[in-house]
Amino acid sequence: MKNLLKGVALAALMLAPGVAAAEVESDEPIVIVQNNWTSQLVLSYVVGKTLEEMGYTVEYAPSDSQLQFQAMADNDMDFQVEAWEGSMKSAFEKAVENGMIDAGTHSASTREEWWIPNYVLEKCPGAGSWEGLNRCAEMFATAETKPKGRFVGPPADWGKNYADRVDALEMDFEAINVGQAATLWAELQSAYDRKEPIVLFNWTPNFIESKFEGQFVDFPAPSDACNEVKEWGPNPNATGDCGAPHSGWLKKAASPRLPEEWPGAWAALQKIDFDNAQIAAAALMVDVDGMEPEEAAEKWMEDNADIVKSWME
Ligand code: TMO
Repeated sequence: MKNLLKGVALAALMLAPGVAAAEVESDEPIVIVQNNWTSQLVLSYVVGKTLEEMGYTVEYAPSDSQLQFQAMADNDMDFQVEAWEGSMKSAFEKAVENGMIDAGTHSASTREEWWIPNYVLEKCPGAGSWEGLNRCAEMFATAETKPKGRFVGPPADWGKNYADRVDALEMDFEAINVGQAATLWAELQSAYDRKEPIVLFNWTPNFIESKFEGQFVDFPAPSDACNEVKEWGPNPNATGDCGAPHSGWLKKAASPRLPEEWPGAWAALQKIDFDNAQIAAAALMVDVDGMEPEEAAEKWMEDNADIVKSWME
């Protein structure tokens, strides 16, 4: 009944006079990119449903988080709502040189990094930094990695090669990548329930902060020099001996054809600006509450109806 009422409320919003603009510049579908982590899936539906309410035709296309940017530069896809500095900066900036549009920066501040539950600090008090963590590496060993510790790494297409960082910092860890995000959380939950040492890839904003107590592991702060100059950083013989930014940007990206073919949609998309809480809420509805991403998008739009309306004006 509650859901039915929400559906009615949403339908009313969609039919509200002055909101539904039937006349749009083109009925060609605007292709919205979808990636394989939860907040992006939910928020890309929020974007798509907003454009549909404005009268546009929308299509969703799944894409690799690195290759998507060149695809947008080539007008094969049109809009990405979540481009993360920590994992996508180089691919993003390269695509901008090739014509992709930087469609603006969200208010949200982001971080993508190795992460430990707080109980790990009881057995390894230094684990909040990479050097202290490394001294306890063996504690994180599994049958597969021993005597090295296991770092539970992200799916390969998220663009970070942590094996390279482990090499550059000469750490006693092995990066074992999961195939999908859900496996990261399953590994975390099972270690957490038994208070077993684990270090895994995580990011913020995410649902994790409302369900698990933990912290990111500090690595040497990133800089262009880290990736270009061997002498820079703790290892004078390697590049890549640094971590990801502590407060990274989160950007939107668009195809060059988007402003030209759908100027009304472009005006709306430029206004979209998410903060940390709004992104975490999108992930939580799926990863904690068990909703489908599309259903979560509808709920998100109800919860933030004024904001959605302001994009369309
Ligand atoms: C791109 N991600 C938020 C999964 O690190």
